[in-house]
Amino acid sequence: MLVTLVSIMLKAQVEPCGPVPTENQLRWQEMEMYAFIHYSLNTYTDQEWGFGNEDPKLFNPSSLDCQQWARVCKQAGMKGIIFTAKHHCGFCMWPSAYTEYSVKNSPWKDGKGDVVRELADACRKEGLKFAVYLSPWDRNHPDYGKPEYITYFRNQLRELLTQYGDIFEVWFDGANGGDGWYGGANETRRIDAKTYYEWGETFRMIRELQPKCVIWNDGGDRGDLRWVGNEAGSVGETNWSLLNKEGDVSGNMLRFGLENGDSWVAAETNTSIRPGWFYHETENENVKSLSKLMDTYYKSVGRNSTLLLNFPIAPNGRIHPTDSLRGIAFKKMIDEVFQKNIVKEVKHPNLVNRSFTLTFKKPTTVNRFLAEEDISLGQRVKKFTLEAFVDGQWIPLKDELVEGHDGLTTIGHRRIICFPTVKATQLRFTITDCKAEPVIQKLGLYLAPDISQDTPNAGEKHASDYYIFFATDNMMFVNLDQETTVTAFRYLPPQDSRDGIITHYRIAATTDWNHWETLGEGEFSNIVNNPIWQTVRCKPTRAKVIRVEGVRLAQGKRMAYSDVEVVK
Ligand code: FUL
Repeated sequence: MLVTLVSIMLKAQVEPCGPVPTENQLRWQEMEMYAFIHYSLNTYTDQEWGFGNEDPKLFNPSSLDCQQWARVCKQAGMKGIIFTAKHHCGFCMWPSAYTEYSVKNSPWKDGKGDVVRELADACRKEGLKFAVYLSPWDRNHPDYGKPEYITYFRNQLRELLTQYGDIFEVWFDGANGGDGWYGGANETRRIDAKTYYEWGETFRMIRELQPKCVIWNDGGDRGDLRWVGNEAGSVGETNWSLLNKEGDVSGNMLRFGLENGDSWVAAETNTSIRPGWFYHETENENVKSLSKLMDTYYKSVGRNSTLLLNFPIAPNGRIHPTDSLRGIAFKKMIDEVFQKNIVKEVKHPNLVNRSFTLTFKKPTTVNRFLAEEDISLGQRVKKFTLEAFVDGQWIPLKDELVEGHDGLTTIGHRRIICFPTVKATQLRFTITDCKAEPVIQKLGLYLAPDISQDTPNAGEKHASDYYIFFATDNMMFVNLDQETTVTAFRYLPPQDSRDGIITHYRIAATTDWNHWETLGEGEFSNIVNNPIWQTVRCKPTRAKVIRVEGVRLAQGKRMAYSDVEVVK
């Protein structure tokens, strides 16, 4: 009580430093982890992006159970759920009054169902917050690309913001324009993401209808929070919760924020518990391992970001048991480290010369350090050091998840440093550079169990040894040792650059270099943001050589690959 009183009095004397979060942003940041749920017609067509012409009749889950989703998410430590009310294919998971392309024309519950309603209710029952993903890009709508579509989009948003109770976040997604069905036009439509959506007006509507909601946005007007620039589950180790209100945002700004930005726009790290966002049976063996999920936690929540972790829904309408068990194990492990294995925690430490020493009675084994700033007064710390007193001397520690430097930069809402296990009698934390006098609200030391032996993502194959050669920049041949029957072709795009990533492909096979059988043709959707293995399944086909054409590339002139696999 006394401590709280003193800290409140001290706080009253401290001037905020630079931009500070709004109440909405603070409340949102404190959620720390919340779930994404991807579920739409894609679940039934085994796609990541629907084209917009998929039949609503495909939506007929046998045992859709939003209570199960909410229960699993809650047990996985998620504080809320953001649901794909409408993904790029345009299919609405609620019976919108403005389109026929929705659950109302599906056989599920004879067209009387509303997944958004069921989930909103289930969340409330479990004490979770609820939010919606409404894709601005709509590959079904005939007006997409024209001003009329913006009215349609806002009408839909109004339905979602007025009929389902409190919404904590609206998620708009950055994928915009391209080819689609568009009411049968079947063409490519380009839009200017900065101007087309007239975000200003839409934001005003959101603020009016849901004053406590935060806004995710990518192109155009600045939202309340930012994407981190990748879907792999990590933000920069240096992470400022600031950006400039105006101007373009580069990949580095998404990743690291902007030290001297003029607006508070904190980071949200979004990633899926599986390689894809939607459910694919072929990924059942690739659910992220516990060690991968912990790594993601340290690289998101532990780096001053929130974590938005996706659980895809399986065709039966439920979260797959592997995903739910892994999610629950993840939460257990976080609790084990940060609740059970507390070695020492200090609230509102009194720093002397910007330094604080945590002292133990006897040599103590530790490997995790945590620090939190009181971000309501702004983000202040630029750099710090950590030293452990071992056998009579101070040894410097570094963040083992960062390569190339010690990784001891910026704190913000929460910074967790993973360092190799040491047995020490003291640990010294010293702030070496800051924007203004630091206001640290918590320091902690913990011991995490070793889970490095945990099964890594099983099933992801790497390093193939086929003989591959290029005929042109956009055509390569994969020579199989022997003639064989092929059932699928898999492509892993380059991992470190967009150059040469195939977005549209054509794949054929031959046994005699003469007659070619098409194995597949189409789009590797979302491959740029999420450069995971892509699988093109085909009817069993005899092949000696496979021809891969990069019909369209994300960037650059010559198609490229990290790996390929021929599935027999
Ligand atoms: C991306 C989308 O294109 C994906 O399909 C997915 O919804 C992901 C969360 O955002 O940009």
